[in-house]
Amino acid sequence: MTTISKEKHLDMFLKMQRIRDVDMTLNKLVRRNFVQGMTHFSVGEEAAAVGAMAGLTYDDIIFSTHRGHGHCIAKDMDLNKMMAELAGKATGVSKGRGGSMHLADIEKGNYGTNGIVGGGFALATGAALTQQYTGTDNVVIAFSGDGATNEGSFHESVNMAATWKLPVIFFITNNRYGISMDIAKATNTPHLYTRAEAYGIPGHYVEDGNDVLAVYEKMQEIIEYVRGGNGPAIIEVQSYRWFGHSTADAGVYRTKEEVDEWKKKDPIKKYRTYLTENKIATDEELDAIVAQVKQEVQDAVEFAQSSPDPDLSVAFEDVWVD
Ligand SMILES: Cc1ncc(C[n+]2csc(CCOP(=O)(O)OP(=O)(O)O)c2C)c(N)n1
Ligand SMILES: [Mg+2]
Repeated sequence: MTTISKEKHLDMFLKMQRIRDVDMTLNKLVRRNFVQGMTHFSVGEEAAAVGAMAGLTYDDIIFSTHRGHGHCIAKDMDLNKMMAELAGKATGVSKGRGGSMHLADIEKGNYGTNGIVGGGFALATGAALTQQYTGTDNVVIAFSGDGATNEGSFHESVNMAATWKLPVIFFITNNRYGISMDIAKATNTPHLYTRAEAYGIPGHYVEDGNDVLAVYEKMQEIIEYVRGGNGPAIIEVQSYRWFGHSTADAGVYRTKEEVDEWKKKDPIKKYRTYLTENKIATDEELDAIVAQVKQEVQDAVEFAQSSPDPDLSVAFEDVWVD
């Protein structure tokens, strides 16, 4: 087991709490038309995002999904600029032109959330080819849900990455549903990581994707392998989204009992128990982090609300790089 410093533990706890607080806050603000356009929350999946990225540097690159607020926060996106983007303001990370599914921060290696399901696989494979071609030892992560792995782009990208031994990790957060479609009704294999075998690459599984340390440990192993020039890998982690697919979801495809069962497996509570029981942190220290995050999120909302709308003249900026 890797030794994790107290500082790192607290940072991981803070990021999980930040993801939770941002999406819980947005869930309330959506009803007040704060969010421009559609948005998807990842409450319940915090451990997957933070565990996946705790071992990366800013030179390592990620491609996120439509459910990407957590990925952005785990990759240290500035909270004010993120909130401003969600509100469609000029001070946003994408100058207010993108919203929830166009959050990017290239300097920190975040190549963006993406409204096209399966849209990130090929982009990540291309970015990994750049790393190989230019001789860096950076790794690239292509995040996806379970449903997205039935897109042709997944199979084409994994095949190419495997054949060319590209430094890309296909990270699947299996929350059991693609909108209302149960993965078991859409896929003839119980586990998605086993698809790795068909491409001759390693496939890994974390059964408790709500255990941030289990995800982090597994990713440490995978990152080392991929950074070492051995080619790509697939990892599937099991988790669950507490809220509906998006802000428009009646939730008729799953029972309240199922949702309640998963709420009992709260990744933040689990981590808090670990930290206090192992005397890594006290309840007071963790409460202080929760309070700090609450303040940060409130400040970010106020920053967004008091920011100006973008000028129409910026609509066609940054669409072409010569
Ligand atoms: C190419 C494409 N097809 C369909 C959609 C509509 N859509 C948005 S999210 C989604 C389900 C994705 O499921 P999954 O990959 O499991 O991710 P999750 O929402 O569970 O995080 C679909 C079908 C889309 N955005 N893009
Ligand atoms: Mg899913």
